[in-house]
Amino acid sequence: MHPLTSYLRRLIRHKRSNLCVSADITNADEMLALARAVGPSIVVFKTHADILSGWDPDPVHGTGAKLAAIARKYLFLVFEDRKFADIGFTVQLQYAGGVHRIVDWAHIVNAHVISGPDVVRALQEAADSWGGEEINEDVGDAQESGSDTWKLPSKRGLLLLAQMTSAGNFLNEEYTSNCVAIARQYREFVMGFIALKPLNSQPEDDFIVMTPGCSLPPEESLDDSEFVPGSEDALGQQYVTPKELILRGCDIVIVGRGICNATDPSAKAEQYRGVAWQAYEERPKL
Ligand code: 5FU
Repeated sequence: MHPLTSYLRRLIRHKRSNLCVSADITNADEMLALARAVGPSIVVFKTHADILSGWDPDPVHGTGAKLAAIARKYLFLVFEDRKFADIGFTVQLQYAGGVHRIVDWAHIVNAHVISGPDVVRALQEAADSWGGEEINEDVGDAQESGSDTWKLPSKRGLLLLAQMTSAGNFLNEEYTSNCVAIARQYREFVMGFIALKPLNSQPEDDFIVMTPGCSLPPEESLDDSEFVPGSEDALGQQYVTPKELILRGCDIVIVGRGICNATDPSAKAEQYRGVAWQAYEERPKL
């Protein structure tokens, strides 16, 4: 099993959480504040670094290093939802270079395999050549829970986009099963999928599934910021409830606007955590 997968499965049990908050906000300092606010309730924090203004690229004191420190303090993994999709040569540069130097601070990234399996090999090469240590000095958030028990594996992980939540997407069944075949070829690097259901079908498969597109039913939702399950937003994003996703067998539910736009994101994250965890406890164990 990928070391980050076993780490994540332990975290899920320890924090009683199947929740990933997606930081769909547009300012770097607000993103860090959100990470601190929801940190106790989540196991994964998902970012879109390219939507953030005010990104500080300093490798030691900048935004990425601060986020990694917050992740260590509250015990969660950082997932940059970069959706790499180019030729191998280019994705290596996008992963390790540029302003964001994603490999330095994101434990997990994701990729489309539309350009073929070499995108995975290229990202794996870039991850393997990364130094393996996060730069974590003096960035403000102490290593409160940093006992050896929770020492982070120094490996990076990848999720393949096997299915999507947007209406009319082209990721059909054949494409999804090709993703699974590629994931099996690169088990040491691929942790699992963005998908709508679990995709494990061979005894040795232990792929994680993370699923976006969920919102609380109106009777449980206390905010106007949420979309009604069964409906779409104005741009084709489709929603179901977190309970339904967990009962389908998904490992982690991803929530963006439902939490980011709530009047109290930390209380809202806790509400989502509770609902998803309850469904997880109800679901028959494999
Ligand atoms: F791969 C995917 C996908 O199929 N659907 C998604 O919604 C990724 N996402 C991301 O999850 C999307 O880019 C947002 O960052 C987030 C969902 O946000 P929402 O506000 O909960 O709809």
